[in-house]
Amino acid sequence: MESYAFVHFSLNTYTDQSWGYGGEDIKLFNPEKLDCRQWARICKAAGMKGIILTAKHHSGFCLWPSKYTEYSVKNAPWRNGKGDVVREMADACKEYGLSLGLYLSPWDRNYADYGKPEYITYFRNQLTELLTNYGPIFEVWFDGANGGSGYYGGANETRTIDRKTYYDWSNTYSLIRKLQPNIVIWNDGGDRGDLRWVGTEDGAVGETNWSLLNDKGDVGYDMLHFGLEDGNAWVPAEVNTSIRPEWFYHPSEDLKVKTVPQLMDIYYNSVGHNATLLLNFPIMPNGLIHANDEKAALEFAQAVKEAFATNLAAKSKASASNVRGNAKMFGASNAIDNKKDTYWAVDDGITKASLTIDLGKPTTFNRIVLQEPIRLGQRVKAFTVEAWVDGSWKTLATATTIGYKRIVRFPTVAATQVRVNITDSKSCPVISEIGIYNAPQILNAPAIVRKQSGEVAIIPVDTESVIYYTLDGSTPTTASTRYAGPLQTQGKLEVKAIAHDKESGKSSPVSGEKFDLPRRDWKIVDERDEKAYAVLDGDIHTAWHQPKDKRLPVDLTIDLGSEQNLSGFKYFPDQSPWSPGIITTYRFYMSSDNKEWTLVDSGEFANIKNNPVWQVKTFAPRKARYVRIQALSNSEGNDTVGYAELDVVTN
Ligand code: FUL
Ligand code: CA
Repeated sequence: MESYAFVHFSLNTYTDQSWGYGGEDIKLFNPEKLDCRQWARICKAAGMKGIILTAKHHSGFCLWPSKYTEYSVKNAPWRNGKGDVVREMADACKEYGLSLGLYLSPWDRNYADYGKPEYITYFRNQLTELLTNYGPIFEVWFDGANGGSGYYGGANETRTIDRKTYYDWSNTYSLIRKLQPNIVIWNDGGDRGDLRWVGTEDGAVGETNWSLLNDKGDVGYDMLHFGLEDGNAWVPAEVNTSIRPEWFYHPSEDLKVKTVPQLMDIYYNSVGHNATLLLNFPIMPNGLIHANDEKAALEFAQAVKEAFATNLAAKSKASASNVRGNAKMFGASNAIDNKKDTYWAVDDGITKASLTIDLGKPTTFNRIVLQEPIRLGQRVKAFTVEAWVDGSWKTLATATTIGYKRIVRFPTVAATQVRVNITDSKSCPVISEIGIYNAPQILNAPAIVRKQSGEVAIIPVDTESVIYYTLDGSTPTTASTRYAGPLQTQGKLEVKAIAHDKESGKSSPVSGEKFDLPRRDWKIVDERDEKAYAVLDGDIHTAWHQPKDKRLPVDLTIDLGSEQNLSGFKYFPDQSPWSPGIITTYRFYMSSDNKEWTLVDSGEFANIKNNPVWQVKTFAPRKARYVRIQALSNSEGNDTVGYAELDVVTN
């Protein structure tokens, strides 16, 4: 299917949360403009083949009128309790020729019996409703997240379960296969499913990507990300990521929708790395996809189309170092005939072979697409791509696995011949298609950062482009102010910028940053380590960790220099893969004299481990000069606490 959509929508859409706690008021659910046909239209136009809807997320709120709970749309004001989002989604998918998939969270923070065997019966009853009443379902998605705490029918406590045994997956799988024989099961929590998570939510699977895992045994991060060369089960990778930083809709992310160049990178790192792409759209409280997300998705689809519009190998001639049994049916030309089920094959015992494509005339290109006929398994372990330039073979790329589809990018080159050398293979290699393309260059949006001093720098992603910017919220064009170096800024500020390439006349997408209070006079209190100022330096790539001897809970106190009216705070966790010290639960205090402190907010940074993006917490406005964040727990269950950035929010 290559690419399909995720849709995240629930009661927590109305409370600006990433994870609902389970006790949120059903009365909030009233998407007055809900239109699943809009979602389907956008996904279809974006070239996607299906949609997976969060029928029930961790909060336990059901988007369909389940017989087995009161915590569902049937008690919401929306359509006077007669609505059924799953039904409307199923109908819209049918109308637009899309397949329907469903996300049903095993963790349920609303259900009173969660943690007891009774819940498993409830869970299966819900699955049965979903897999019986809405036609064919192509995929079911069982999220592995289990944060423990929840409302649980009013108990408001922490309940931990054993992920391996509690859900009794094997019997649930039998039920699923009986109800939907063609379904694929995604499961990150328990028994191995039919396809696998890639170990991250940031939109990339390993460059080496085997569609194999072992049937039994533990699956580590490496295995998820790269697959297992000698695995005994076919478990292809699915790259799930959101078109915005977070999965659910948050107004603070309206300017953070991924840009076309970012989405193209995701495409190359998923579809181009032998995986499927599951791209998420958050739904707004009114029931629609935001215009910014729609625009990005459609432009992304257009960019993919343009990149692969003309296969330059289509009219070429192909020859190979070896052809199986010298037979025509396995010849090199099968790799350039645009048919996935014909292929070039070599003799048994041969694991190194090359195929040369003669383009007939000097041709400019920068992409090569390779495919293995995966009905015969995944075989290629390593290959190189060469081009005949100025009388000799020049190496363009060295790569590893291919699988269903592998796209290799390299700088634009002009050549008459291209050679693919398979340098290692698990068995005699078989290649069904090779395509050569010249993708248009796409300019990346510049990065915008504000240092603690108030200095704003706009950083282009490449060196040749020129930058234009605005400070009044308007969209920058080549008629806007040209950036000539860092700007000294003072108060609240919105900066928008584009990069522009004179030669092609093309501009990058717009990047935008909203900065709140100036931080020049801020001081970190009671901390002698100067490096702590990495927390305030405006650079998300620099981080600071609390001294190793500190035990949780630990505090970080900031003096804002003068009294301010605050309505929230923001935390950006350290992004390093080792011991990042990501805070998962916190308390936030404010004080006017650094002596008497008031607890203003406390809670969790939901899903922060898998998706370490900006965490924004808001509360009723209140005045103070000092703020304190207290880390109560971290994602690794130890005492490491790190921060890449801390900031405040004012109204
Ligand atoms: C995660 C969840 O916790 C997120 O909220 C989201 O649903 C994502 C797809 O999976 O593990
Ligand atoms: Ca073919």
